[in-house]
Amino acid sequence: MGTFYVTTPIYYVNDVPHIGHAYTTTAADVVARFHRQLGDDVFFLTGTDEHGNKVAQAATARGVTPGQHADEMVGKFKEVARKVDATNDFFIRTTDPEHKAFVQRFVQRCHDNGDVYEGSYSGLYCPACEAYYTEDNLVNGLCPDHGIRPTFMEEKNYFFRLSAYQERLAEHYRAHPDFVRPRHRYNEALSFIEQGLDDISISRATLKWGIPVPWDESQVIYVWVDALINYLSALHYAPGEDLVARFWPATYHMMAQDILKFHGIIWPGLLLSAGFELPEHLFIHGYLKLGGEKMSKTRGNVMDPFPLIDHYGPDPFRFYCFREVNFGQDGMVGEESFRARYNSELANDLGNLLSRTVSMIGKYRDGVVPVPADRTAVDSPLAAPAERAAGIARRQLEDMDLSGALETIWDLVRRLNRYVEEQAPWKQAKAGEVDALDATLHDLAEGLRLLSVLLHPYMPGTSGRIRERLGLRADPIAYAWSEATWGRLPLGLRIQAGEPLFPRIESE
Ligand code: ME8
Repeated sequence: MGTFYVTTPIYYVNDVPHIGHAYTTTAADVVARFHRQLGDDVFFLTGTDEHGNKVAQAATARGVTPGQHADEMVGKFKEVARKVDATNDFFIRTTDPEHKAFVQRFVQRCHDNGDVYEGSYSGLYCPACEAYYTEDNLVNGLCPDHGIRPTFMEEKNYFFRLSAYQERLAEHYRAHPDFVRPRHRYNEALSFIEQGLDDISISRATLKWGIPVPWDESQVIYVWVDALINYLSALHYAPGEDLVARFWPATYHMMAQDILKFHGIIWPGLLLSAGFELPEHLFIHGYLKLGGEKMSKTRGNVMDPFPLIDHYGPDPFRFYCFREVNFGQDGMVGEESFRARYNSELANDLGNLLSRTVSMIGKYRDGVVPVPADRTAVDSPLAAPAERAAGIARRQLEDMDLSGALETIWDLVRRLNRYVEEQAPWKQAKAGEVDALDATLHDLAEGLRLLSVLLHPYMPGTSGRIRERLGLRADPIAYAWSEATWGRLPLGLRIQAGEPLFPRIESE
């Protein structure tokens, strides 16, 4: 048992949330739930990034103030967390007064340590990234992320001596080969550092929508500096006692590759300057793509997962995310493949397994889960595969292989379905093989109980419904990962009637 602090990026409120936001939040939730099952002390943070040019522009376009705009949009982002059934412990807004005060103290520390100086900045600026580019970084003269033409800008700014941290950052990377995962993202970030780091501008003179620089209130702090500090500020003022000592350094910051440089270089540079430990790991997952291109709010090519969630509940979406796209890689998503997976894997594989098991226990044993008389439960042919699956899935989840662990779990679902075919309980019943039938039905119920533990991080609602149908309790202790051990099925369980877990989607 240890502590585990996982974060999502804080999302921009310039536009409505989309599937990419739901994806990272879901991934972080899977990991948070799993670590709670291990008995770890978990803190899971998500929230919104509300300052900066992008948000100010979005507000202007709507004819409202940036503050009004943010207040209206934040509800939609909170709703994403609720809709995907995320168990975040806190939701941070960068407009929270406590965050603002902490950011000011943080940058003041960097300033007092001699890492901030005044200079003038000019360059090609992409308003969508809120970042300056050099000609070399552009693709055909356009922003590589947003496909828009950056404009030339010049202003007097405060600069952070990132260059002074180049060696220490490189050393940290070399000493911590797991600092950024997966490995190719680590290589990318380290090689960027090794190419040489320029100092970065950390304030804006022309923008009003931001946190004032504490020693010069005519400027606001660059939105990325403001935003990154959320991971620390939240620990100070999330309800309850100050959590910094308990949870810092963060175990995992999760995100996609678009913001790797900010998290892998600027954030550790700022932390070193202000005298904080660096996060243990960054996990960079891939992009969900629709029609072959990266989805982004600026491009407007977004797939809306929320009607799917409203219709089918959060679990099919959560399941689909890690089944369809190998976690850590880019992958295509779409409603058609969602429906195909739903029918073949959720309705057929898992849904049928439960409904067959429950209906046979109803039919052959009056609704009471039998206890095999002629052998101890441990002798079941399913015991070894089930415990093996639990062990492998645990290692995969600890290693952030969210798709690998789900595949391992699904192997067990398929194994249980094969067991039904092999044992053919209907034949056992017909032939009057009382002990054999008891063993079969008991094993299926026990297999499903064990699955309810393994599936909990991915499909918490489904996992609860499986337990309900089997007459099992559904409290946190029952979901402890240590319960994924064969032979713990309580005696005398009475199954409950219920609707199918996943009614098939009929083609339109
Ligand atoms: O960058 N596939 O906010 P943002 C997968 N405010 N994940 C995606 C995705 C996609 N197509 N699109 C977005 C910001 N994401 C800053 C972050 S943190 C201190 C500040 C997810 O609203 C992914 O996690 O643009 C990506 O890194 C993040 O949303 C960007 O969210």
